[in-house]
Amino acid sequence: MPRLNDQVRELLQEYADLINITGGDAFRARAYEKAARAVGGHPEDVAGLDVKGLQQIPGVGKSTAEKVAEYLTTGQITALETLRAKIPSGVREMMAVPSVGPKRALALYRDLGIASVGELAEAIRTEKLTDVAGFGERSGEKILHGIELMRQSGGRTLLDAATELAEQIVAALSDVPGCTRCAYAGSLRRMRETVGDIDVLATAADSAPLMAALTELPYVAEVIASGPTKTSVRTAQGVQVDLRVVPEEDWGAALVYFTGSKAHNIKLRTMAVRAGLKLSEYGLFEVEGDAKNGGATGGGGKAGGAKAGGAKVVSATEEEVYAALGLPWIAPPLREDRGEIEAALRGELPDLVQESDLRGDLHTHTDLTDGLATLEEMIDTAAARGYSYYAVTDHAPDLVMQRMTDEKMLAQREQLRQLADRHKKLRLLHGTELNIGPDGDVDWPPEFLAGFDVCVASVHSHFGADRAAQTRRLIRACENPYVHVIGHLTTRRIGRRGPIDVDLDAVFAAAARTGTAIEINSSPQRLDLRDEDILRAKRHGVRFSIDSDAHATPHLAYPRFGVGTAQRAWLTAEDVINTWPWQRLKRFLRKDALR
Ligand code: DGT
Ligand code: CA
Ligand code: CA
Ligand code: ZN
Repeated sequence: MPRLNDQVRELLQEYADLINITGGDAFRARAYEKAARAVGGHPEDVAGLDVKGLQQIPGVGKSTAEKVAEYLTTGQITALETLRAKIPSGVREMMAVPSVGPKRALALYRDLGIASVGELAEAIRTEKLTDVAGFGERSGEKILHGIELMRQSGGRTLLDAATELAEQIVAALSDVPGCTRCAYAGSLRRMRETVGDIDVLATAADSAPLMAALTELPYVAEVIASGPTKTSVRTAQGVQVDLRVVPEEDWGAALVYFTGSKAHNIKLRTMAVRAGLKLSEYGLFEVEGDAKNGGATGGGGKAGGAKAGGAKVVSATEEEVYAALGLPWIAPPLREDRGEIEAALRGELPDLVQESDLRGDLHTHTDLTDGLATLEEMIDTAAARGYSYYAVTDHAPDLVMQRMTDEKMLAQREQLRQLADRHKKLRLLHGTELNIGPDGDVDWPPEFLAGFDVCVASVHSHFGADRAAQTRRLIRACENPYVHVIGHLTTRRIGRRGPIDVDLDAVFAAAARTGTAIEINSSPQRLDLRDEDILRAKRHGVRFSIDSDAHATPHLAYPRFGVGTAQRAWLTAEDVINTWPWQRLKRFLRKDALR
C-alpha cells in the first residue's frame, strides 16, 4: 500500500482534475493541486492528524483539511464522490492518458461522445479525430503512444509503493507466532524498476496462521486463492501479493527460486543437472540413480519427479545453494542472466555499489523553486543521513514558471554559506539545475556559472525534437565546462512519458570524453537512466551521479532506488562520483578534460 500521504495526494489531485473538467473554478482547482503536492511531500504521516493538525501543513487550507479528515475517518470524500458521479469512469481514465489530460478528455466526451480509452484509440485509428480542432494527425499519434505507454506499465507498480507495501507485509508476518523467517523475493528483491506482483516467502512448521494473517491484513481487499503452501491476495490499491510458506530447511532453495529471474533460474537448473542435483520450488535434491550419465536430463525435467525421487539436500541459505552449484552467492539485482553466472564462475562478479557508499547528493530542490521544504529543512534532513557533502540545485531562469532571478540565486548562496557554520560535518555545495535549451545552451553566461560549486543540466522542454537535434543538444551540454552532471537524460516518466529520441552512444562517448557525469535520477517515477542504458554508458567509461532530485524531505531517501538500479547495471562505487571523498569529487568538478 502506498504511504497514506500519497493516497491522499492522489485523491486531492483527482479532485482538482474533476473540478477542472466539470468547468469549476480554476483557482480552486489549483489550490487543491497545491495541497495535493504539499501532503505528498509532508514528512510526517497524516494518519494521526485532525483538521487543525492538517491545516498546519503549508498549502493546506480549511476545506482541504476537512476533506482529508473525512477520508481519514470514513475512507471517502463526499465532495469527490459527487464529482466522480458526474463523469463516466471511462472519461476519467482518458484523463490519465499522457498528452490527453482533463480538458481534452472532457472535450472528446462532450463533442464526440467518446467515453473510454478504447473508444479513443479506435477514433484515432479510424481518423475520426483529424477533423476536430486541436487534434491534428501528430497529436493523434502522440495520444496512441500515450495509451501504449499506459498499457505497457499496465498493472505494474512503481518501486517505492511496492517496497513500502512489501516491508509492511514482511513486518506483519514476522510477528505471527511460529514464523521463523520472512522476506520478499521476486522482481522487487531484484530491484526492477516496476513490479508485477509482490512475492513474499516465509518459513514455519505450520503455514495456516501465516496464511490467515495475510488475508486478514486491513488493506487486503480480495483473496484470490488460499492453500497450505501458497496464498494470493489483492490489496485495495490493486496490487497482488503471493505468499509461499516452506519448511525451514528449504529456505535457501525457495528464496533462490522465487527471487528469479526466470532466465537466471533456468541457467541455474542446467548447472544443477550437471552436478547431479535438481533445483525446484520444492528445494534442492539429489537425483536418484545414474544422474550424471544422462539420466538426469530426462528424469529431472518432469514436474514433481524430484519430489518423489532423490534425497533432499538441506539448503537453509542461498549461499549453500549457490555453493552446491559451484558458485559464489550472486546479489539479486544481478540475477537477470546478463552474464552474471559466467562472471561468477570466473570469480569476476563486480563489487556492487551500496547505498552506504553514498557520501552526498548532488541534485536537490527547495521552496525557492518547486520544492516544498525550506533550505534549512532540506539541509537538516541531509545532515541526518550522515552525508559529507550536499548540493542544493534549484531551477535556473529559463524554466520560466519557476521565476528564478540572479538576485534570488545569490541570496540563497549567502543563506547557504551562513548555514554552513551550523553543519561542520556536512560540506554544503551551492548548485543549480540548468535547462538545456534546444541548441544545447544553458541559462547563464560563463561568469555567472563559475560561481556555482556544481551544475546539473537537464532537458525540460522540446521533448519532440528529432534524433539528430537531441543528440547535438546533449553533446553540447557535455562540452560546456561548467556542466558537471547531465540530469535525467532521457526525461522519461515511467508509464507516463517515453524517452526522448537520442543517440545514446554518441552522448555517452561525449560524456566520457569531457568528464561529465550522467545522473542516475533515483525518483521512482523516473529512474533515468535505466539499467540497460547505464550498462551501455559504463562501457564508454562514463561516470555516474546517483541523486535524489528531491523536492521534499522524504524524497532524500530515494537514492536507495537509484542504487538498486545501479546494481542492476553492475556499477561499483568507483563508477559513482558521489561515493568519492570530497577532495576527489572536487577535482572531477573542475572538468580538467576541457582545460
Ligand atoms: P514480476 O512479478 O512480473 O515483476 O516478475 P517476477 O520476477 O517477480 O515474476 P513472478 O512473480 O512471476 O515469479 C517470481 C519468481 O518465481 C520469478 O522471478 C522466478 C520464479 N518463477 C516463476 N515462474 C517460473 C517458471 O516458470 N520457471 C522458473 N524457472 N522460475 C519461475
Ligand atoms: Ca513478482
Ligand atoms: Ca508472483
Ligand atoms: Zn529536473
